[in-house]
Amino acid sequence: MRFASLSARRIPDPRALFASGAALFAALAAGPARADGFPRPGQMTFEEAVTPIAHEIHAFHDFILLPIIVGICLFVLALLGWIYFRYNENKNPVATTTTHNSLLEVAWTVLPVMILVIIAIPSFRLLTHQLVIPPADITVKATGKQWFWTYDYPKDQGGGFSFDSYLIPESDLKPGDIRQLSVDNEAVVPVGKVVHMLVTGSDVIHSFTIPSFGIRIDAVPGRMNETWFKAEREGIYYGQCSKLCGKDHAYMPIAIRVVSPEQYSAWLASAAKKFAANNSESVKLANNATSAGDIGETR
Ligand SMILES: [Cu+2]
Repeated sequence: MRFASLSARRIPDPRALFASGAALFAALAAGPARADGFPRPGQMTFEEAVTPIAHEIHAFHDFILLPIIVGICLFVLALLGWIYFRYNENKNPVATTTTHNSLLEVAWTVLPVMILVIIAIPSFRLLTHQLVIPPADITVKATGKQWFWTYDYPKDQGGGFSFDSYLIPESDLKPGDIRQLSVDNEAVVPVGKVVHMLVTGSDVIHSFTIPSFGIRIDAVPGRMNETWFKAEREGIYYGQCSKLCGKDHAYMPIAIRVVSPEQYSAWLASAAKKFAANNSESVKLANNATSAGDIGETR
């Protein structure tokens, strides 16, 4: 009897199953909300794209997934079905002894090569767009540390300060904050401007990643990596360190607040005062500085 009652309890209630299925369907139909960049519970597919690179990544993904992967899967499935129904033992009792067919062999070599070339063209184009940084409007340096991020704003662009950005612990979250993603000091950038991100690490390798911007770049100690983004919409966009970097790897989120150019200027002025104690003379960057040698470590 005891076993019977235990197993009875494991049978899911069909009404609960239907309700959760309906909730999932509603969430999928609604899609990601047009708010800031962070993952929603039950979300499928990517976070919303808000930079030209992120749009291009999504388009490249859709191009590979729909015509190419789905097409190949359906083609192989059709071949399997054809063989299964046409050449089974009942319908084709005497198997052919054919072993070579030059036309077929050339075709199944050349066609996959052509498919790879078709994939390579947009792939290399996307890589070029990611790696060739357009003329930058502002430069921001992010330094990965165990386990937080430090942002530097160069003096010749109205900055000349740096600050640390820490996760807000769960016990201190306020309404509107996002668990595991909200930070005490967000990095702020203007909307519609090309932001040149310099990324480095100060202890171990971290990785600076913001899905909505389509950027991910390693933060390597002793090396200055660079990437760029141009946010198309205001909001707060979140990411997480994406390199296993130690015990608090999961607790060093990245939060970028995208604001209007006027708000950005106001923030620069207030942040310069607020973080004056962190003021560092070594943070001097030319607008389009690409040489790691120009940028001193700030601590
Ligand atoms: Cu990390």
